[in-house]
Amino acid sequence: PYNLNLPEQFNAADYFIDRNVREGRANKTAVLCEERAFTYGQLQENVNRFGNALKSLDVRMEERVALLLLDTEIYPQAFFGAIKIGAVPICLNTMNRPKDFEYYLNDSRARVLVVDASLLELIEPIRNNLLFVRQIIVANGEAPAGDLSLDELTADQSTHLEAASTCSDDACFWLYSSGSTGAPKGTVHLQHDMVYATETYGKQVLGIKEDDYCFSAAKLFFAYGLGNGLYFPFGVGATAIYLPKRPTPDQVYGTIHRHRPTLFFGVPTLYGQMLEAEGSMDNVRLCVSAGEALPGDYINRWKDRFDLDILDGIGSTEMAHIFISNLPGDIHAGSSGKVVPGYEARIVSEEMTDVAPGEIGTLLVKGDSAAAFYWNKHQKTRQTMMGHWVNTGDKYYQDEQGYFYCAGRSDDMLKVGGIWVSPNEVESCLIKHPAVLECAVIGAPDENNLIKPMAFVVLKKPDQSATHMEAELQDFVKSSLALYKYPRWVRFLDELPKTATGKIKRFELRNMVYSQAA
Ligand code: 3UK
Repeated sequence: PYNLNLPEQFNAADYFIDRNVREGRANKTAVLCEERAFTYGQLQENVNRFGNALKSLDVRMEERVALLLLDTEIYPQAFFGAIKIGAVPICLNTMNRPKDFEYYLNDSRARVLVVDASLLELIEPIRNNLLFVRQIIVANGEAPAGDLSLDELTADQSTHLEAASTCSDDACFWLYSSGSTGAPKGTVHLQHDMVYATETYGKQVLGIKEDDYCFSAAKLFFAYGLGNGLYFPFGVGATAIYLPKRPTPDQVYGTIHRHRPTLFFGVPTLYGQMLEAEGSMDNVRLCVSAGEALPGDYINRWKDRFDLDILDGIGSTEMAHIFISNLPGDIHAGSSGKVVPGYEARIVSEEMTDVAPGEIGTLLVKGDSAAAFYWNKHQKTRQTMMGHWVNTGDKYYQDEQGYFYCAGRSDDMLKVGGIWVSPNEVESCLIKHPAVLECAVIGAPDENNLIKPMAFVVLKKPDQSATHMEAELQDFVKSSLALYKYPRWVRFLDELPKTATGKIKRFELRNMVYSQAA
């Protein structure tokens, strides 16, 4: 076990922002975003302005403040501004659809929503359905009548603000995590969690130091990006580099060339795309991959091309960040690596006993960055947070040397480009199409062996043209769910394989795909 020795009264904004100024880094660059640069001194002033602005709107301790923001300097300002007054920021995935936001905002009862002007169109269709949001603050652009502009709101606020007297076990921030069934779960992290992840993975695995420049292509609204681009760099007084745009290989290589990061964070899909594109890694000393397993082939090709390692590691929203990882100088391609110092892991059978090396079981993990609970989801909390141990829902095995290997999920959830997709949700969408009688969605490997959703569909009228229907069904899903969820392939069957009790035999569908691939 790892003792942080934090004082009982502890505020994460004081630790990650004010401490940098106290320790003499007021003039050091905290954030680089496009052509703009902000020092820790400026960041602190902006955090304080934002915290005071929330107070002027009567936001109080423990109340939620939802953030629907691109990766810009506004992100740390709003995130730590809320935390500093004891309010609780919620980082929302900007790729979701209006009805997803209606759920997040009503479930969390956020009082204030801070939204980038370019994302306001995601909120307009559901604005009248919001039960608890009392004020919308618009960043990086003009606010419609009734909303407030962040610039105008913060302009006159004081640059001084004392941190609220939160304690180290107070709620600090939330992230929404989706499961195979049921609504997404508000995952409640505590004030000390970011410190724990920084002290363990950040310092011991990445060896992050004050002179590092961190660039995360994975966005700040993911637990992964939040550590990479926000609390790891601020935890050691380093510099964060933000890219507000979509992380295409060109944008990513361009940002690397312009701002010269030393640490780079991506997901497997992006590494695959970057390997196909031109560009260089300039000043990068170490690359990290997470979100889904990294194909070993990418590690070797990356090493050949850039003479750089990619560290694959598994993390989760519930654990805040990575808890099993490869280490610099000790990389096992195809493995998730070993337990990060400060965490413990077990692989257990259905009877909850430890399995022998080589045997597959469920991965449990323990460590003090674990979320406290899921908001208003008591049963799901109990299933996942088992005392000290958190059930990842992942199937893993360990070899004789202690390296961990992933072997699928215990539910049907898919990781697509590092982001959760519930086959259930895609099926529920497809079934609404008038031509669809029945359907099943599974994960299938693409040409790079990365998983993407594949749909099996039984049509009401089987004679409909398959090529036309494939495109139509794909467009149908794209029009109602977040884009990354659509089935990349649609296969038409006369009937779905079912058990005697009428359950779809997903493993048979999987076998069909894998035997064809082989
Ligand atoms: C899967 C991996 C194999 C695994 C995350 C780094 O992905 C993150 O959080 P999520 O809550 O998903 C967690 C689940 O994703 N997974 C993640 N990384 C790997 N599987 N190899 C990997 N390297 O199923 C896990 O349970 O979206 C990643 C840091 C913080 C994070 N939240």
